[in-house]
Amino acid sequence: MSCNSARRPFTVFVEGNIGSGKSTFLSYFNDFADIFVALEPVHLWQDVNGHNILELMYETPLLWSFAFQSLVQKTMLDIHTAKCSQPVKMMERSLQSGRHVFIENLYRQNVMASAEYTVLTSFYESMLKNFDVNGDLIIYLRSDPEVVYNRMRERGRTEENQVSLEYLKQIHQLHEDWLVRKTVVENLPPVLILDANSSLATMEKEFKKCENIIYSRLN
Ligand code: TTP
Repeated sequence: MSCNSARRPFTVFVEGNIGSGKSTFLSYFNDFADIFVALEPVHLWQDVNGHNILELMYETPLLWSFAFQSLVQKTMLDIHTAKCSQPVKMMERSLQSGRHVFIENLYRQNVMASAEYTVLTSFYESMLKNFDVNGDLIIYLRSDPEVVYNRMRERGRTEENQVSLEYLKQIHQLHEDWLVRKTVVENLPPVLILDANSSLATMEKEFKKCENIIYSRLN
């Protein structure tokens, strides 16, 4: 990651369900000189000194969810705080979605114990207090769980073999609570909603609209 400016760049979080097309969407912005694109480091979760923590989490969630979500928080914090020379930073996900979607879901589904949830959420509160991890705009790739379920099966990431449609519905609902119903008590930047049910490859117009919004907010 390139490092320079002391001030936080205009920061955009790209959010949406598993398989909603966040990486494809971000790849459109890769070649813009003013934009630093930070893709989610899934590969780091698949190989921590030889340990595939993503796989362990899906195989034995009761045992490994806490370690996995701790790792996600750590890698997300690294991305939030990485300095960049460009005036815009676009991130695939954020500490906020880790907290309000995935950690919340694990706790509500009784996969994560109350004590583990308390440790992770207090760690999250500390990060919010001690670092500037805010976003200026959220782009929400909104999709139907059935659509992303089929996409996820097609892409065939082996760790996700056991992800059910039911699980994707839970993850969808928590995105909706956070970004559409706005039931989470926490500062939320403006949210731009894109319909991500159609293939993102055919959404050139929508991408252009986002590009214009980002540049207009910069001036
Ligand atoms: P996503 O962050 O949804 O990435 P993706 O590759 O599915 O995105 P897209 O197809 O839209 O480009 O999830 C990556 C994997 O990590 C997925 O199996 C869900 C899991 N995950 C968690 O379990 N907890 C978390 O906090 C995060 C961020 C991801």
